[in-house]
Amino acid sequence: MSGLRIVLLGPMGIGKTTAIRSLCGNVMVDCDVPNMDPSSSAKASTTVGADFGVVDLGNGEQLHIYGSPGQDRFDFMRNWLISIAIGVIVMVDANEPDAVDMAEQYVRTVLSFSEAMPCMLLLARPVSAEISNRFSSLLADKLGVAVPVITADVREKLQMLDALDIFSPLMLTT
Ligand SMILES: Nc1nc2c(ncn2[C@@H]2O[C@H](COP(=O)(O)OP(=O)(O)OP(=O)(O)O)[C@@H](O)[C@H]2O)c(=O)[nH]1
Ligand SMILES: [Mg+2]
Repeated sequence: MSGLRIVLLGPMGIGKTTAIRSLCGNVMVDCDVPNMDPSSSAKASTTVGADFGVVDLGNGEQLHIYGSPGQDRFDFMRNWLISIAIGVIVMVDANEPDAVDMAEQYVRTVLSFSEAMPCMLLLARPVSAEISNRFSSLLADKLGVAVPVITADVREKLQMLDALDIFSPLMLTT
């Protein structure tokens, strides 16, 4: 069975580890340790290293999902993960004032590795249609290309499977 490597990118606390846990349950490797930087995020634990889980797509393909560490001091790990990926899902909270800038920066980092890298935005917190539409059009304006934008609750397995259903064809056609 081949494994398609995808990477979840996003700021600390957005839900990368939670998303992989929802998809893979206990069959995942998580690298969480107590959070020593409560000023960046109040949560109890944070990822040091890369989370990893496998999702069987049921067609002979497996997705290998890596969650990057959100803390900036692990830039090098993020870059390494992107370099081995065939697709990247960028996760942000579109309600945050800097969401568009942050998403732009992540997408530009991804495209700097390969302009053809399949990339999708996942809005990981509840968001109004107005904010979501505004986010999508501002981001497309800044990037000069439209990137698919979806919304999902990372805590819900079915919503995460739907997200992968949308993303997988984007990867398999490139
Ligand atoms: N209230 C609320 N909480 C959410 C929602 N989505 C995710 N969460 C919570 O947000 C937290 C996300 O934490 P993690 O999954 O550890 O985040 P991470 O992206 O892996 O963070 P780092 O590894 O530190 O970069 C979890 O406690 C989730 O339960 C949501 O829609 N609403
Ligand atoms: Mg994490």
